[in-house]
Amino acid sequence: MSATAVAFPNIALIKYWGKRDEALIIPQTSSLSLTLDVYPTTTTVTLLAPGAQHQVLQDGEPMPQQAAHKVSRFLDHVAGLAGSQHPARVETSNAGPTGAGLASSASGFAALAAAAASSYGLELSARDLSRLARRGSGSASRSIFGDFAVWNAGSDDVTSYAEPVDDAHIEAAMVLGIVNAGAKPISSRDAMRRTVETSPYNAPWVETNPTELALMRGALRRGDFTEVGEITERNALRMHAAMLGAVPPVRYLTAGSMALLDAVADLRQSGLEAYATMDAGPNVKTLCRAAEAPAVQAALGAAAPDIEFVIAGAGPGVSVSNPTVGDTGPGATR
Ligand code: 2P0
Repeated sequence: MSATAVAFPNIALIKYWGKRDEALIIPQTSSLSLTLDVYPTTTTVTLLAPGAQHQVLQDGEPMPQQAAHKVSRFLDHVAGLAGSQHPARVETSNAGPTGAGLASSASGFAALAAAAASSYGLELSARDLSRLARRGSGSASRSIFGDFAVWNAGSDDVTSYAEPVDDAHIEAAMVLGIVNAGAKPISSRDAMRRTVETSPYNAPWVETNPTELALMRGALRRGDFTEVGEITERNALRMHAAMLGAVPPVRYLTAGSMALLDAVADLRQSGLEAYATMDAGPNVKTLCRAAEAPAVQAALGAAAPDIEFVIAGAGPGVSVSNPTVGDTGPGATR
């Protein structure tokens, strides 16, 4: 009746930006990510007596109303799947910043999906857990899995799920540059809807993505770090180009982000291979070889002394500990 799950954020190398179906969270295009080993979300779900309301706590305090509403709707969905009348109490905490474009909703809904499924007694395959997490937040479908994961866009609730990329041959890390840890000015959900509805660059973004994903998968298979990096950086820039074309424009990147893009280009010039990617926020994540992450961190720190840089390696999939059923973690679905 109670279960605790831990899930890690993921950063997409091929981005998800835009939905085909808003209610089911079916994306326009497939995406591919690296799950990190920093900033986990820990979530406990405990069933309550029928008749009560869901309770949603973050760090021991009631979660802000809009976010709590999203969590309650998700719990209703899980309770419906289980045929249960029980409401639930959710207690969650993020080790990293929330809503800052550092994938807190990916780790958040991955942990919530796993903890809720377990406490409501649903026995789901990793694929079905990914589908469930997707209903909370699209990117959460990928945080069910460790290392590299691909979210197949699919065309409906059954065919849209993430799965591990089990033929990748690179040891990658991300150096996270925390330009601003504050919450973003516009949610990614609203921003991607605006992009789909108003940006003339949405169609080319959608058209070119399958080829980019195929190139990325080939480069990962061959262990071609240079090509992985080049595709990663241009895919992020193309996503931001699509949103810059929206009306009104969506601009998450700031002068601080641009300065880091310059610094990353300088690193490459000096022979240290590093590539930037940016999500729904100003923070710049620098992809590099795992063995070179300390050197990249030092070089970026020298170029931008006011910014904090955190090294993240490849992390595990979601894990659940459930006092009534027994442990399945850590990284059981890796
Ligand atoms: C990604 N992002 O692929 C992209 C790149 C941000 C930029 O997935 O509406 O929180 O809950 O499905 O998953 C952020 O969007 O959006 C995201 P919803 P989500 O990681």
